[in-house]
Amino acid sequence: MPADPDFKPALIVVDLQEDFCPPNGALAVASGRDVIPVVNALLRLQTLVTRIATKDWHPADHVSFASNHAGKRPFVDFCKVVNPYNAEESYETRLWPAHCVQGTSGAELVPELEVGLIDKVIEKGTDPRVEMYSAFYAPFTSPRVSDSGLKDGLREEGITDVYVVGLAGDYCVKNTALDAAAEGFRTFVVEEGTRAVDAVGWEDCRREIERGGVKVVSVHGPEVGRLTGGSELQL
Ligand code: VGL
Ligand code: ZN
Repeated sequence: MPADPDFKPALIVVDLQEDFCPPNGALAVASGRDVIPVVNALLRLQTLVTRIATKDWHPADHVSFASNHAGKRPFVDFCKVVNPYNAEESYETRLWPAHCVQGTSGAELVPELEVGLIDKVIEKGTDPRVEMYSAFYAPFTSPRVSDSGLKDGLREEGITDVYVVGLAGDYCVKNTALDAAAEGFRTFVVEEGTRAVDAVGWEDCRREIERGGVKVVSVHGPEVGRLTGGSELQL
């Protein structure tokens, strides 16, 4: 079958790391490990042009750790993050337990992941001064901060469609997918391939993702069917 020039899909596997998974993760997402078979099944699909994994990869003094702010509690407190190159641009961000510290076991990709299928690993959140949920860049615009090069890489490969899976659905998956859509890629979040930190908020989050031009799809739907050639995904 000749390749369809209008369909050059990429898969982005977001932050499938020990710290986001039970039983030992510092910021474990409930049932986070359950997505691994779905992710591996997607990684095996031959229609994919490129397979990218991201790692949350923080220095120990990262701004998002509650422990780096006197008197602040993880999950409930927020802090102000300022664009290091423009004091006028800032926003409030949620604080977390220390997680995915560079070089620690918690920052490793989960061993069940078929890493041999991954073409490229992107490390993000490396600047201690800024939070970066998206695999593309931090949420500052004037100027842009911490561009990972992902957008340019996808463009150079002629990617048309971006499928996003991994953890967490309401943070890094959401922001990666929203940026992919904003960059002009047809973008899908595969729902069985993600789990949210705030599971009860997922329906609202899903609607917010869709308002940003991303389609949240099932492994049984036609969008994943386009990757498999119409058959069911082989788990
Ligand atoms: C994430 C919270 C903090 C994520 C990363 O990968 O979704 N969430 N850092
Ligand atoms: Zn993080």
